[in-house]
Amino acid sequence: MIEVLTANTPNGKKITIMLEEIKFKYKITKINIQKEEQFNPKFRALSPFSKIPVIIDHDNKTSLFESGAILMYLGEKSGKFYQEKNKHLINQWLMGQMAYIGPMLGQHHQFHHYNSGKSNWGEERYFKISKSIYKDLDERLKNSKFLAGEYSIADIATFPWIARHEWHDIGLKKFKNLSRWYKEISKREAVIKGFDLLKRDEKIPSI
Ligand SMILES: N[C@@H](CCC(=O)N[C@@H](CS)C(=O)NCC(=O)O)C(=O)O
Repeated sequence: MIEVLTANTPNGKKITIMLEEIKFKYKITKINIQKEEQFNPKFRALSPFSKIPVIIDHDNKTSLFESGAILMYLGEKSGKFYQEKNKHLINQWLMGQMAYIGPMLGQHHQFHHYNSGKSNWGEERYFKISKSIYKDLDERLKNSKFLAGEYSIADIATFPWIARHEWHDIGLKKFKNLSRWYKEISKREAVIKGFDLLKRDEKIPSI
């Protein structure tokens, strides 16, 4: 059984979506990051940067932090959405999400959604980068059904970030291929269930 120590954020949702996709038994342990529970020594012993998500695999007493590493682990353990023959291509898009898409859209959330008007420089900078991320993904998805060909952990990692599109104010529907990808993933039963991490009937934002 997999225990997920998590919060209801894009990085948290990646893991519950994956667990629903691979149909593993799991339980959620909520970490209230607003109440700074991520800094509790017991949690920090599992997550040295004090970040969610973390998993504990109770079958073999393994724990892991970093959502990308967790997705790779679950992909290997289940044999799903991380196809051996396609691994390098998947890794490329997964790393792009981890190192670029997530951190940059995360800054856009901070400067534009939560703190608009506090720093014009910051707001403009991350708005511009976020728009170019939409454009780059749209271009990729013009030639490929999913980011790494077949549906994979790279899409699972990227989807919850694009699902914050209403915060981004970029206009997802202007990006035809990215919209097609978003709509297709939004319809997956496992994605609908895993996105609703707190099981409060949270709906995936439509376009
Ligand atoms: N690269 C990490 C990022 C994790 C991360 O930034 N988690 C945020 C929530 S989405 C967090 O735990 N924030 C609490 C804090 O920064 O104090 C991953 O993908 O797992």
